Amino acid sequence: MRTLVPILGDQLSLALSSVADADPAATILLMVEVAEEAGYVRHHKAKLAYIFSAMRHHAAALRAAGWTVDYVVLDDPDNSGSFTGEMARAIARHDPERIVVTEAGEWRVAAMLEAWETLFGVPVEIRADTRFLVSHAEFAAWADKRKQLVMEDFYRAMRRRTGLLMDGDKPAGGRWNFDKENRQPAKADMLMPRPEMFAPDAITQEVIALVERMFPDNPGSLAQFDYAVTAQDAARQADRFFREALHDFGRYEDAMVTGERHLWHSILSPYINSGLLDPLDLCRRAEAEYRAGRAPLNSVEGYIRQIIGWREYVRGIYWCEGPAYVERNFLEHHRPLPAFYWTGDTDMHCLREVIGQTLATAHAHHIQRLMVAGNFALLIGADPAQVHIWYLEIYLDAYEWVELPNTLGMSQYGDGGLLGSKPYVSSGAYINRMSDYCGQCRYDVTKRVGEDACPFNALYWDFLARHRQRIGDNRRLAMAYRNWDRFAPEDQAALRQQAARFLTELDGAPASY
Ligand code: FAD
Ligand code: DLZ
Ligand code: SF4
Repeated sequence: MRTLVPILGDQLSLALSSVADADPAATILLMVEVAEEAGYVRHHKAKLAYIFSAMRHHAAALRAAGWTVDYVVLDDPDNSGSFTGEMARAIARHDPERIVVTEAGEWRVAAMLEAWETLFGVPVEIRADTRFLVSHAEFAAWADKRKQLVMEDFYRAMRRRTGLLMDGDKPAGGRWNFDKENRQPAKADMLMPRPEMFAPDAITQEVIALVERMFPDNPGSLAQFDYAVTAQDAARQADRFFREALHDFGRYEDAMVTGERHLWHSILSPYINSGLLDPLDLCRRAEAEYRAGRAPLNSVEGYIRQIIGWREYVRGIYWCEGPAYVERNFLEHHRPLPAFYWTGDTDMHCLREVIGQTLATAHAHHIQRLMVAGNFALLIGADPAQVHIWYLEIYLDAYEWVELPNTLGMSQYGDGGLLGSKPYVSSGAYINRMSDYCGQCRYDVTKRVGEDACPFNALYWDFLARHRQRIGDNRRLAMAYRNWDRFAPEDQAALRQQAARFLTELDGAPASY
């Protein structure tokens, strides 16, 4: 049967459910670069270049494997600019008897696919995305039975289901979670693993020129673009991670060092999310390193937990909560995100580092995203929907299904604790403990008030004080509130005035780029 199979930009896997059992002789694969996807937010330039280059390389790989690929480039003068418009043109070109597509990764695009059958009068089969361990229905069934959706419970179920790090029905090493061993700071003079860097080939250079021409005002820079854009190169990056970094991944998972964006992290999320690497395969490789005695359990367990635990869990929450999740604003935060999120131009060294690195490379690791950029946004009371758009725009690995629950839920507490058991806020002390940032800052991390006091300190106490009614009975904040209550009333007043002065100054600065 003549079949048209659209492949979306984050579905770049040869084993995709819509392609795996298709007949190459009777199937046209359709890939389209469209203005609608490129423009629904102002994506970082590197994110656009990555997606278009990876799509073009994937089309070449599919052709080499014997598939017929119909590929529409962004600057094709006949390009209609939308998935639906390009489907209409492709149907006219190929007259398919049916359309088969793997489900989309977000509500917005899922709604488009759902509409096609009626719109085009051609049968449309939407298949589950088998790159994930858990289907939407399975996650909903798991969630239905529970009062609280605890990630750790979900993760243990995933360990049992996959058999990863299991010795019979017991967790390897006798414990499910080794996170307590994973909180060491690192130092700038340590010997660190160095990731592969991939010089842009002719296709990537062409795409970089296209992005510079068509999106000159989008945030971010392309000067340092060194990402893999093929499955082969992504696999080389994974090899490097398992060989050189996994061993200490756990120990330094939360560490931050000025000028170091990789540390012992894998930097594989863009490739996993767009289909170049298979997440379960990576977990199996990590386990093999442990079983062979080449990597310790705290690192391997930590790595596997991020993928079969957090990654699957946030996806489950995204689809369970529905399209209205994005509107949740439990703390009623409405402050615009400061302009320096798009420039890195701030005296706060931690934020300058994280935002500067993000603008240069479209990447930051988890603690940089959560405890620096996210922490500050939460402390100042930034509008969670705006914070969400920033993360969606600015990170190479950002697709709504994974970015939104991490940002609005975990980082901004917008869902009131559905995803995180407490707001992830800290004073400067946490940043000082986990990084070398404070030593290079114009502010003094030990001071709470005064012109040179670290802004995170007063903002932290002010956050707790002003939200006491909403979060004061959270058991995980009990110690923090006890400490707040120990301050003398005049010290409390001084802290709140310090925070108010800082916020007034911030409000006087331009609000967006
Ligand atoms: P590693 O530290 O090497 O971790 C291993 C893998 O685990 C990652 O490659 C990733 O696939 C997975 N992983 C780790 N943590 C998470 C998590 N919380 N949720 C989902 N997967 C996880 N991750 C994205 O892939 N896309 C996003 O848009 C995204 N937005 C985020 C926004 C905020 C506010 C926060 C706090 C985190 C966000 N994360 C996101 C999670 C995490 O920061 C990135 O997955 C990680 O930094 C990617 O770098 P890495 O591949 O070196 O990860
Ligand atoms: C993110 C993105 C961008 C910027 N451009 C395209 C594109 O031109 N064509 C395409 O097929 N996909 C693109 N993508 C990825 C899609 O937005 C992604 O597949 C949907 O969000 C569904 O998850
Ligand atoms: Fe950030 Fe405060 Fe440390 Fe400066 S002193 S780097 S503002 S935490």
